[in-house]
Amino acid sequence: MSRGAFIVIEGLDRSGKTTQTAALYEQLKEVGKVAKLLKFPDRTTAIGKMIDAYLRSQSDLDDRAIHLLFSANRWELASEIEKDLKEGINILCDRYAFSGIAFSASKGLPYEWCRAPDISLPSPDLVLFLDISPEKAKERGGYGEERYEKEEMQKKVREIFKRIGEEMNVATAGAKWVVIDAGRDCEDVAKDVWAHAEGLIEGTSQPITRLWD
Ligand code: Z5A
Repeated sequence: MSRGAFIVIEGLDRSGKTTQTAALYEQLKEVGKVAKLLKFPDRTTAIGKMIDAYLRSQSDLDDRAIHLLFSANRWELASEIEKDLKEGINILCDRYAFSGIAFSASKGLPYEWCRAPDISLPSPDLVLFLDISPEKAKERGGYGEERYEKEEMQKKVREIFKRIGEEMNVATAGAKWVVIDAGRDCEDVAKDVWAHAEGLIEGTSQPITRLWD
């Protein structure tokens, strides 16, 4: 039985995750594939609204408390993701558990502690990591409006993402984490995204696995 593919686009702020996830969604539609777009944090849920207020600095929370809320925000949708995949729907997701670890560990929380609440979430079949230097990201529109959009923080986040990617590919047969140079034109980045995603969109017969289980 074939199921949908679960593709996550991760990256630094302003690396073009939203742009590329939307472009991939349109390309899938053009070739007649069913897909659903997700974005974390999902700011529409009750938990998402608390996260939104925190990111806009309208509320303050303990670092551990906000970390657990980000994770709970993913668990809210976990069973729906699994159901959709089983029904043959491809899931395209803008940020996932990897952002959770990278941002909270950058604030000084222990790496393993940060990973723990997301263990057993549905695992993506592919993570496309959009890599961009913090200096280049800063030149793009809107940078600097939210809580974590500071160059020093982004440098730490980039290092931790690197560690996560290396560990994912050691633990998984076949590269699951692919780094894409996101400092180029949108069209060039989109071509790379498509080249990696294309092989998965016919569906896969692999069972759904769980993150870090
Ligand atoms: N966070 C966390 O701490 N823990 C968690 O578990 C999760 C998240 C899930 C909000 O995330 C914050 O939450 C985020 C991590 C933290 N930290 N911060 N800050 P978000 O995803 O809601 O917000 P964001 O990271 O700031 O993403 P974004 O604003 O959506 O950026 P993006 O999706 O990477 O980029 P974009 O919107 O596609 O493009 C940004 C601009 O660049 C826009 O003007 C585009 O037209 C332009 N752009 C895009 N691509 C290009 C290229 N190739 N060339 C030139 N210009 C481009």
